[in-house]
Amino acid sequence: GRSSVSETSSADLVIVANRLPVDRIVDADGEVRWQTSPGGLVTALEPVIRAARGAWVGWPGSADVALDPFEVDGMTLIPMTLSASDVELYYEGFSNDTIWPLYHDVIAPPRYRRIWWEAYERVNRRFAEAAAAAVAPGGTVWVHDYQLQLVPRLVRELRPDVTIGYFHHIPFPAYGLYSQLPWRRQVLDGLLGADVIGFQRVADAGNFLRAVRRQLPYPTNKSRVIVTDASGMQRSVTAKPFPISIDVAEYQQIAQRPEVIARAAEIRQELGNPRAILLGVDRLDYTKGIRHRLKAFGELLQDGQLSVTDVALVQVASPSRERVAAYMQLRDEIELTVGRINGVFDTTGHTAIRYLHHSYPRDEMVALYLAADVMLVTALRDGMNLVAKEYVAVRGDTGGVLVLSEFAGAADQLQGALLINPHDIDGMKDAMMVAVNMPHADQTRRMRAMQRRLKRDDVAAWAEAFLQELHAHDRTPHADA
Ligand code: GDG
Repeated sequence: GRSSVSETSSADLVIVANRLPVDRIVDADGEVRWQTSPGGLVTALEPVIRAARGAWVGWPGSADVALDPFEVDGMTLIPMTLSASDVELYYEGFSNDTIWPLYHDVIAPPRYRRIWWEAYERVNRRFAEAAAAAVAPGGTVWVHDYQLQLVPRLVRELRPDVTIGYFHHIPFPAYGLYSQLPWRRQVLDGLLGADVIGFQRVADAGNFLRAVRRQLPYPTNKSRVIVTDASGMQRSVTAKPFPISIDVAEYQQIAQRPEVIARAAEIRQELGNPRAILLGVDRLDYTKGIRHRLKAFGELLQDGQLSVTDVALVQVASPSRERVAAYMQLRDEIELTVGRINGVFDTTGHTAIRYLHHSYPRDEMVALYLAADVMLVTALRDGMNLVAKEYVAVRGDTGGVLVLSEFAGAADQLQGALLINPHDIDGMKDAMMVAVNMPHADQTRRMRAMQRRLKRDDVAAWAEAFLQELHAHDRTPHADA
C-alpha cells in the first residue's frame, strides 16, 4: 500500500541508488500502484531499512515523473525526478556510455563527452541533497554504484555528522585503463568522501587503491587511505571487497514449488526432450560474452561434436539500454549470428538456438534453471554475476554443470564450476563438452559443495558484513600531523 510521507528528515539509514526498488503498476481501471521489485538488494535491505526507519532515494525509471515521498512495505521512498535530458546525458550518456564500458575493460569504446560529465555532476548533486535532507543526525547513508560516484563526497560536505558507505557493483578497472578518464581525479575524490568503499573482488579494491596512489597525494596502508579534507583534517577511508550474493532461501523456495517444477518439465518437453539443455541468461549487454558463447556453440555443431537432435541452447537476452548505440549494434550482431547458426543447423523438428529477447517473471527464470543441464556464464567482464549464483542455489541432487568465466566476480566463490576464459574459444568448447558429458555423481558433488558455501554467504550476510564494517569504522577526524 502507498501513503504519503511529510516527515522525511529522520531516517537512521538512507539508501541512495540510481533506481528506486519499486515498479510502477497501472491497474485495469487506470490506477497507479507501486510494487517492490523482486531483487536481491531490496530483499536484503528491506528488513534493515524497516528496523532503521530507513529511506531509499532513487529514480522511478521514467523521465519527467515528479512524485512526493511515499511509503511502500515500511520503507520511505524518495523519488528523484530526471528530465528527458538528464536521462540522455547522465544515465544513457555518462553512466552507460562512458563509465560502463571504461570500467568493463573497454570491451566497447567509452565516449568522453563534457556535457555528459556536467549532467553527471548535476544529477549526483541532486541525489546527494535529497539524501542529506533525509538522514537523521548521526545517521548512515549507503550509496550504490557507478551512476553515483560523486555522491559520497557531496553528502559529506552537506552532512559531516553522518557515516557514509559506498558499494560498487561493477568492476573497477586497472589503472592503465582508468587513467583514460578525463575526470579521473574528481571521481576518486567523490568516492573517497565515503568511510567505507566496498568492491566485488580483491582485484577491484586493489585497482582502486592503485589509482588513488597514482592520482592523489594521500598515503595508503593496506586497505586504508588517509584522506586530508579541505579543512586540513585527516580521516581514514577503507576500501575492501564485499562480494555480493543472492537470497538463497527464497530461490530454493521458488524451486520447490510444484508449478515451477512442472513448468521445468514442460520446458524440456517443448524443446523436444534433448539429451542436454544448455542455458544462457543475460541482459543483452556486450560485457556478457553472448557472441563468444554462440560462436563456440556454432563450432561444436559444425565440428559434429554436438547435434541439434541431441542438445539445445536456450539463450534469454533480456532487453537492456535500448537507446544506447552500442547496445543496438550488439543486438543486430547477435540476431544475425543466431539466424545464421539456426539457418544452417535447424531441422524441421529441432532448433539449435532458442533465442528469447524477452524479460520473464522470476518463476519462469527458475523453471529455466531447473530445466537446464548446463548453465553458460561466459562474461568477458562482470562485477559478480548473480545468474551463476541463482543457478547454483536451485540445483541440488539434480546436479547440473556451471560453466563460468574467470572474468566474473562469482568465479572467486564458485570454485566447483568449470572455469573458462571466454576469449579462448577452443577452451570454452572443451569445457562445454566436458559439461555435457560430466557423470552425474561429479555434477552433484560439485553442486553440493558450491551450494553449501552459497547458503552461508547469502545476500543478508553480505549486507550485514558491509554495515558492520561501516559501523565499526573509526570516523574521528584528526588534525594533520
Ligand atoms: C550488476 C553487475 C552484479 C535477468 N534477466 C531477467 C532477470 N534477470 C535477473 C537475473 C539476475 C539479475 O537480473 C542480473 O544480475 P547480474 O548479476 O547477472 O548482472 P547485472 O544486471 O549486470 O548486474 C553484476 C550485479 O550488478 C549485482 O551487484 O552481479 O556483475 O553487472 O538476478 O536473474 N530477471 C527476470 N527476468 C529476466 O528476464 N525476472
